[in-house]
Amino acid sequence: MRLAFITSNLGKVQEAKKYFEPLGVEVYQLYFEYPEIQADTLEEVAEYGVGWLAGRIDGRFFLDDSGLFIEALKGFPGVYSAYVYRTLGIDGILRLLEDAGDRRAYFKSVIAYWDGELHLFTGRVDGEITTDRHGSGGFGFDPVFKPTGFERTFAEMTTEEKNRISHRGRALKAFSEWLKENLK
Ligand code: ITT
Repeated sequence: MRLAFITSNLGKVQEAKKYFEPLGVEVYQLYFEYPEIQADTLEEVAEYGVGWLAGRIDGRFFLDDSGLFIEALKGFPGVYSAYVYRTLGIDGILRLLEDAGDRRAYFKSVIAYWDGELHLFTGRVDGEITTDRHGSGGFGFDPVFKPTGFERTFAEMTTEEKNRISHRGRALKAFSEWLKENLK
């Protein structure tokens, strides 16, 4: 089985490919820019994106909308994570947290799959924002996100390790289990 992943983010593609490889599902990137609306939740952003793409792409596909939610910043950057990553960047986030005693944060990922109907799968991972960058793997905010119970950031993990515990790994697991049940 082949699955089109609509995204501009190669880091996401690599994680989804690695996840699905052993299951015999081939994920391929389909680059198709879609509007990301300003909304309060990742689910709304994903749902709108799928609705827009469904009229323009033949066949089934999925996308992933994700974000980093920092407690001390009341959930910021959240749905604005992509914009904040491009503008403030990791250094900007570290500066905002310079005096923060509470560095707790979580990543959330919403996978939206379209097969004529919309199916949403979510995953979350809790952790904290480190005071410095560590590691060169992964992408985005990975060098400053340390999941709870681990002494390494996501950027210090292999893709397989990250997938086992990450927000996206968990959403991909829910997605793959649903596919197994529903594609019999
Ligand atoms: P799309 O084309 O798939 O939308 P994007 O990079 O714009 O790619 P999002 O809109 O979902 O993705 O924005 C999420 C942002 O949050 C993204 O820019 C990353 O910087 C960050 N992010 C998401 N997942 C991450 C992860 O697993 N590790 C580190 N940063 C992540």
